[in-house]
Amino acid sequence: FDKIKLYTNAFIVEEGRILLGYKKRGFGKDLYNGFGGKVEPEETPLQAAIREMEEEAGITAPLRKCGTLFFVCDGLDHAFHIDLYVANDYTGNITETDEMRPEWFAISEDTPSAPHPPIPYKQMWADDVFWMPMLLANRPFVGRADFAKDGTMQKWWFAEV
Ligand code: 6U4
Ligand code: NA
Ligand code: NA
Repeated sequence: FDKIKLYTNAFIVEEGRILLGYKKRGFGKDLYNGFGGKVEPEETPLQAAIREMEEEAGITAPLRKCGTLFFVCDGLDHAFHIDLYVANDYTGNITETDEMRPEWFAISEDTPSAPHPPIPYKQMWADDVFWMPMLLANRPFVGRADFAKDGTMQKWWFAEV
């Protein structure tokens, strides 16, 4: 059964800032996102989230699950089930990889002396602006978004649980 492909997407949130990665290649190229990818057959989603964070950002983080999303894309024969994770600290040195360039963003635009730019929603998947506030508020959430072939989001539904 491979009609629903299981992915992870993970974020570091600390001291008023969030770590995103600029995707340099592959699916979602040129967009900022969390760190993540496919869950391999022999691992749990949490193990996959930790592994992908290590592979794409070079750090190890005590991730906890914070949400679940479903994406349906017109023209694809499968749907995406994405488990979302967050951690408030990490160990290791944040490292750019072939796939991702990690960058910090300020969580609140009205933090006067924030050294980081605000979260770049215009350079992110269209759904992110709807659930990111729940992630940042530590409120578990679920949601679904349907995308057209050109990548525009046609229908969506997100809710706290
Ligand atoms: P490889 O080729 O092995 O690096 P893999 O790491 O398995 O690929 P990748 O990097 O393509 O997968 O993962 C896609 C990432 O994009 C996952 O973190 C899930 C995330 N994603 C997919 N659709 C999304 C969407 N609409 N909104 C969002 N994240 C999405 O915020
Ligand atoms: Na990946
Ligand atoms: Na992968």
